[in-house]
Amino acid sequence: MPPSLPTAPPVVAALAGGVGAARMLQGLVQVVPAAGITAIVNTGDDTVLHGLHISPDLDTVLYTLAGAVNPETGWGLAGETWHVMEALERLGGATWFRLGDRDLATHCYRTQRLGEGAPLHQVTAELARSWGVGVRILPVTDAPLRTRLQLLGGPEVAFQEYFVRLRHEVAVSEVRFEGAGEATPAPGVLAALEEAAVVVVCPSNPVVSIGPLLAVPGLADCLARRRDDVVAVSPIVAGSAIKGPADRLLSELGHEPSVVGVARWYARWAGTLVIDRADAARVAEVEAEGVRCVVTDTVMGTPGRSAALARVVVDAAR
Ligand code: FO1
Repeated sequence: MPPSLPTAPPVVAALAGGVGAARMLQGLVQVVPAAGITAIVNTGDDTVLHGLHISPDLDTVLYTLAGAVNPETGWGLAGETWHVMEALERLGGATWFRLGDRDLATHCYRTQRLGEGAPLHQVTAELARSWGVGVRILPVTDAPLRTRLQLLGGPEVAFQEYFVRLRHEVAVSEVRFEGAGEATPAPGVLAALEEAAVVVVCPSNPVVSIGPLLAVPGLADCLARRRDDVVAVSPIVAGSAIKGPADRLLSELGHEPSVVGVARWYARWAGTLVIDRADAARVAEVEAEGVRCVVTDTVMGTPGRSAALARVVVDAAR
């Protein structure tokens, strides 16, 4: 038999939120050349504090791929110091959203460049280059996009108010994505989704991380056209979120907080759902939603586990 020809590495586009997505991307770069990966990142969590434009999910992806993320929190920089927060505390300033001294440089740079008129995708590329990150990191849109949550029997709040200030310990009755209707995908987003051999939906919160991406006009339809090549990883394992409030948000909004609920939520545009071995008994129910189901270990406790999951995800689409 003649030796088989090497196949070209697949080009991957990944829909990404924060920590779970960053770990998935950390796995993908171990199995696919970084230059073949585009991360399309949620900006619905973005906020302005102390006059600075903060893009938490973009930074979490960036710092993780740069090998610089704080391993304990999964966000912010490793080995941070907190002198600015301490000084701000003495002044009685807002310190509920913790910004480390070195992390602040990122927000200063981003704010300055946006003020000069540079679009967010360009500023993000500049930051990625400065950190030597080879993955193309794209904000889903350059336009303002803000996730807002209506609290049950209370006011509507911005995402970081809900997530950090209120520690997501409050019930939510509705979620909306302010600015989504008028937003257009950032340059390169639709082309990346159209050209990728595999579109990976990272194990991010379906409601507040993947939700804002799909709310940008054109994204969901583009995914639906690529449905057979879209592989999603469930962020729900055995009925609970690996991190954060995804399970509670799903159930508060009337959806089943399980792999079946995720399959139902994603079925229109995802052909395959990767679920954890803990949910192996639910394969038939997932497939009854019209979604092919692959079972593996999905909890990414180490870079090695991330790589193993990435291998399964990339192969699932082939
Ligand atoms: N998460 C927290 O729980 N507390 C914080 O004080 C906090 C600060 C912070 C600063 C910069 C940054 O990039 C992320 C930060 N996060 C913090 C994480 C962030 O709220 C979430 O990871 C995402 O928005 C959800 O994906």
